[in-house]
Amino acid sequence: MDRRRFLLAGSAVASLSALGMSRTSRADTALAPAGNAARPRPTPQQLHWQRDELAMFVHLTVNTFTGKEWGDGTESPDIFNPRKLDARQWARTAKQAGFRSMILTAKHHDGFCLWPTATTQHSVKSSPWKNGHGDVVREFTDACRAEGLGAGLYLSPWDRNAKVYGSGEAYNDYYIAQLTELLTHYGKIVEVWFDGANGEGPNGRKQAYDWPRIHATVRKLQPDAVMFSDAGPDVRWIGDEKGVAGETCWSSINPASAPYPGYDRPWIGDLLGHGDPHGSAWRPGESDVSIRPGWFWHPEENDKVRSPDELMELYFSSVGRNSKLLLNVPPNRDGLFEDSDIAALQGFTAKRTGLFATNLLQGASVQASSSDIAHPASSVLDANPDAYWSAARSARNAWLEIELPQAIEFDTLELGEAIAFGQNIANYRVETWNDGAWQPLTWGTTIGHKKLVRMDPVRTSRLRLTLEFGYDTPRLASIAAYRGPDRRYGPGHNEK
Ligand code: FUL
Repeated sequence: MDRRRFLLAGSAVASLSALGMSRTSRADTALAPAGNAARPRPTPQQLHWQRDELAMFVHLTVNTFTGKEWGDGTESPDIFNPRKLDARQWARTAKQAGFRSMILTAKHHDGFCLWPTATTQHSVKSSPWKNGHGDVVREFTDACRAEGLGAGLYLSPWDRNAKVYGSGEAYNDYYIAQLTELLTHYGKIVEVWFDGANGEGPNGRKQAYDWPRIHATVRKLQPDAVMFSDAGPDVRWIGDEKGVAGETCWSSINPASAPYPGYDRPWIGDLLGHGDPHGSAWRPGESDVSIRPGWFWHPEENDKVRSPDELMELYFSSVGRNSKLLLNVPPNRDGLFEDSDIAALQGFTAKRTGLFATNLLQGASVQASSSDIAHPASSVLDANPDAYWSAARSARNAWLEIELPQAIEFDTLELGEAIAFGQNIANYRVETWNDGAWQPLTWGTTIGHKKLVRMDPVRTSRLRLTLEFGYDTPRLASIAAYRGPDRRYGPGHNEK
């Protein structure tokens, strides 16, 4: 679905940008070393969010029973009856597949609420499911906690059922009341997902959402939750629903380039996909995509579930490009994930853990260009993302050389920047020592939290990584090399 068909009144633009920036500057103050405050850095919440790498989206509503992707708000609650709903099954599946959090559509555009809200009768309360005594949000948040996963919620601002939608303040009050219920009755919420869709309500009118008030409500009630939307304020949309981040992908962005959720310009997808090295706000990109063609479960899509190899492609094009993968897995009419989806996730996990099992560079000796910061170069082989090597403070380029006791064969290279200090590296080059000379292996632009590059298998015992340009001190957290099975994933460079 193209969310960009629905635009928001531009009135909130200025205050929104201000909101986004103030959170970023709070992070700057907290983490910036002297003389380096100009470039944005993540808050601890944003850092944690990105290091999780994998989140699972769960789309469930009346659409699951009607076969639609967007309900029109006239659906009867009578049709909602996921008889065998088992949120523990969802959470177990996510946990076993290495996902760290889940985000549930507490309310989609059709306005049907998956919790027994006091704001409307259009909810599970009026459904036959558990004779109107059920609460999907409760079962979901309990299941997340039982499996050690973060719980996140999607509350669609666009509501095609609420009579007050399009009325201005009355709908904003209604929406804030729903948000307040969700953020006060269900414990810690790690992510609040705001869709930018802004179509017409049952009365034919459009609503001007009060984003500053919405954001302030989340900050007040769940200060550690990150807020997603096209415009942040904490994490941004990656600009497509295909799970593909820009090959060059900055976590920073100019807040004016996507000033409010649903902002529609022909170039917005590119801007969101790439970010901006000069942007003043730290707002990393989230890549949302479904394991099936639709966001909701449809029986005719049961044989269109992405394969483990396709899921690996998504991992390379999102997490491997400094983004986070938010993969949707929709429960069926019983309220359960289908076996086919679970099998695909298990295959994905087996492939991921197989490929990334052993960093073949472990045990190598690491030399690096001179530095006035006392972090050993060997820190880049340490799996701990907080262990990093830094070039000299004033340096804008650097090199690291890795020498192994014997030749290794690899086909996947992983690089990681010490992003707690911001994202600085603009391009890098990797060479191998062969026949008495350095031979070009691969070249790329941004690194960020993680850069994954696939290539034809390479044999060598010496590697050199040159960080050709950084907007500020280059700091590297990881270098790893892996040898996978024969299949190649992702659009890796292999320019010789
Ligand atoms: C879009 C919505 O319109 C879709 O239905 C879905 O929820 C997707 C994640 O966001 O904008």
